[in-house]
Amino acid sequence: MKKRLSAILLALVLVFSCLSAGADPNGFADVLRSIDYGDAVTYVIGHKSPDADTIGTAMAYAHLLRQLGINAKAVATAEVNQETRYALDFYGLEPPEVISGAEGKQFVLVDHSEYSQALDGMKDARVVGIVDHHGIGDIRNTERIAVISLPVGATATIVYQLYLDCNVGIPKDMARVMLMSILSDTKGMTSNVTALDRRAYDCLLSVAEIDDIAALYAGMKDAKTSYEGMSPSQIYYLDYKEYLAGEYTFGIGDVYTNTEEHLMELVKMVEEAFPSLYATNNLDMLFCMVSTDEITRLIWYGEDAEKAVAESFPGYDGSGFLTFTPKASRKAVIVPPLTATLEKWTKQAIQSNPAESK
Ligand SMILES: [Mn+2]
Repeated sequence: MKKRLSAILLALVLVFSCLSAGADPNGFADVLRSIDYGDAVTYVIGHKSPDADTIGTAMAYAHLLRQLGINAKAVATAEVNQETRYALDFYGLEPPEVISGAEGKQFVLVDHSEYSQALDGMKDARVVGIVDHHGIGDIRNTERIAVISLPVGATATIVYQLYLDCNVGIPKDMARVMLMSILSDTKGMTSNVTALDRRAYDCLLSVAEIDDIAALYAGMKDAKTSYEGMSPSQIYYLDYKEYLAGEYTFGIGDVYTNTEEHLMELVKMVEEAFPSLYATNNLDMLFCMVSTDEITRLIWYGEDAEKAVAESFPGYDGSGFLTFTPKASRKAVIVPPLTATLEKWTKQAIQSNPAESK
């Protein structure tokens, strides 16, 4: 009985701390408002090949900025993927409008901070804010803007924190899209989860009024792994990111499935598609992660790709693939060592022959 009472009390405290809003005691909202947004619409946008975190974060952060009196609108670089579509349909929400050509427009970037992942034309756009949970990319800006980056499981966790810092109440729909984002990026709260993600998740869940969160996530996962009618190229680019490291460019697809048997089928399919993917892609190396909940298999294509893998992952045995157990995170496990290796190669090339590096 006592236990039950304290559970109810805890739930009440959670709901209260999620919904209470009003003044700006921390001054955080004032700082965000102090940026000169001009009269233009500020588009809040995530990365190319949009995933659930990118979409949910754009929606939730645009809503927060509007509550602060800023003329913000969530948009997307492309149509949402099946996982995101499933969750938005479940909630009865519309996905953000897709726009093209960033030139001359004004943006807050979420879930990315590099030109290679941004909407085309971003070098000729005005960026007035960044909220991200990856490494610092190459977006340049000499204006004083709000750049908020934390190594947490989902960008939505940071946006949740910003609602608290700005003392803006979280409506049910926005709690729901942020939950969608966190569930997706943390693979159902199993990967990259920090205490901050856990707190955001618990708090958002108390506001979101979702009867069966496990069923929602199961539906998202099924939608994500249903590749029916899709070409190998569509599957590869579904969750795909490009990187620049020193003078090298590379791309990584992140393909996910339920069973180890299907994993092997997908590995074979991507391996067969690699030559044509590579031919149409102006990059030095292509990588693909194929994962189940338990393991990740990393495969690659392009001259120097294997050499880069061997140098980046010392356990590599020359077999033509790498296996990670438990499953690997692209941003935490794969990208940092590869980037370090390719930056080192670039430096060595410049030192040994300054006149004609790659
Ligand atoms: Mn993310």
